[in-house]
Amino acid sequence: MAASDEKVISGKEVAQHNSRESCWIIVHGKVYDVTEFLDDHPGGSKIILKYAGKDATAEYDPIHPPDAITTHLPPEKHLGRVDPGTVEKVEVQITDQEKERQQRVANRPPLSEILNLHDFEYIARAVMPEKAWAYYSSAADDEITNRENHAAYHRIWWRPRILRDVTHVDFSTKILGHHSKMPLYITATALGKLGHPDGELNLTRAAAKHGVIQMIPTLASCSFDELVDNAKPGQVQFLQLYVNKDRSITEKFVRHAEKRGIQALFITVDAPQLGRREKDMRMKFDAEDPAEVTENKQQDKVDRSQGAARAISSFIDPGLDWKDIPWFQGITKMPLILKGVQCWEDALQAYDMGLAGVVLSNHGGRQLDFSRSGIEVLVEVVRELKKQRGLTFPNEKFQLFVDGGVRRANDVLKAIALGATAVGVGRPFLYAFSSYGFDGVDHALNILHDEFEMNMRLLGARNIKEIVPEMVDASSLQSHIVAVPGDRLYDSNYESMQHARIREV
Ligand code: 173
Repeated sequence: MAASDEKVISGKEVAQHNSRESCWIIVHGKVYDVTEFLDDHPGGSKIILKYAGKDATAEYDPIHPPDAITTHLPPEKHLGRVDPGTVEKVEVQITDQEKERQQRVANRPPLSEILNLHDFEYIARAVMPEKAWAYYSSAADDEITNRENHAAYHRIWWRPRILRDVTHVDFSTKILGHHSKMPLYITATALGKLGHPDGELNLTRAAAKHGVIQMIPTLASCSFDELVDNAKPGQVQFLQLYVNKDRSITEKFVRHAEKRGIQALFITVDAPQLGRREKDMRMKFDAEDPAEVTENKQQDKVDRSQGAARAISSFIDPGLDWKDIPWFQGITKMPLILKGVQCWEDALQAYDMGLAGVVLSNHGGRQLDFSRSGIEVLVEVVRELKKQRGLTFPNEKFQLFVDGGVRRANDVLKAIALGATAVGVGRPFLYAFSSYGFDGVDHALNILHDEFEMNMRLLGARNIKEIVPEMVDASSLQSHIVAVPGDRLYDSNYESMQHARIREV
């Protein structure tokens, strides 16, 4: 229906449909009858009922792709356009806690005081809405893998070379044949608008400015086309894919992505079910009246007590299997990479099936706790693929990627030395735009750029090819030692380094 033919409905009329018996909501100026959909809403009925008869756009936006409502509701439930002047504003009660948060936002340190990626995380924790922070930062079970991802880099030490002319250092590389100014890419992370109104667009723009590649997530808050439309001419983008139980939806999406110029497809294989992210789950209980939670549980078909991520992930197919790989090869010419490989046996199988590479990843520690870090898995994959198929790495035909726990260019270079083509960085960029928008991501990439330059010089490497396995001592990487008791007296004398500071209120 053309916009001008659409029925115009007054806000007053919408407001009358404010109950479980008749529930209309407004999203982006359109009126929808969601009465029959209430119990099927993956996020539960209660959140919709909170906005019954009202404008739900602000709540809807961060956690739904823009077309979610139009694709899920049958056309007869699209009632028309709301007459904008007549909509009653939803009263937002600002709590004291929220006022304090807003004050902290106002008191953020200038970017010039943000010296490393840890600083962004520190500021994000202080300035993000609690729920958004819980969703981004949470990881599976006891978050052991989440912390191990970073700690694993501490078990690798450098063997730098000296007296090489390092006046000029070049850390650009090729990722799946595409130029990248640094040996890293912005990996896929869901729900960008929880952190900033521009969501993943912040990443698209910063990637363009810095000549690095963005992997677009299936569950972006911005629509796929918006992220492609906003890329600069010639800007390379990859796509991360969650495979739908309804393969025709996946097929359509993949074909569309290829037509739009996406250069590689990263199929996520480590999430047949989402991990328990208890920080995210606990938010729900903290935020709501326990009595209502119980009542809600009985009414909903979907148990929303599982947190934001699980609520929206029910479409992902746990039946995905090696048998499906030829099907993917039949529907697209894009290079296919498996994201979430965790042992050499699966990497070898991916190679044997003609895939273009694998991401050695445990999903930022958000899936199986006690999964090993990607950097640790890298060592065994390189060893076995050499032994069993005679491959050497980095390898143009079959590329290895690693993600998880990276906070410094120093970490990235360790993975490069051990045979990775490039490394994925996720949360640090989310924290960068959640605290400073585009400028944050821009600054984060500048920091990494400076760190690469310095580390390359100090390593005696003039280009990425000169970052070789002989430059690292990774002999302890695979030993999962339990830490010895700390030297408390010595430690207590040591003054901790400080983060950039929130200004006093
Ligand atoms: O890690 C995640 O949170 C994630 O990948 C996801 C999956 C499904 C829905 C939302 C997020």
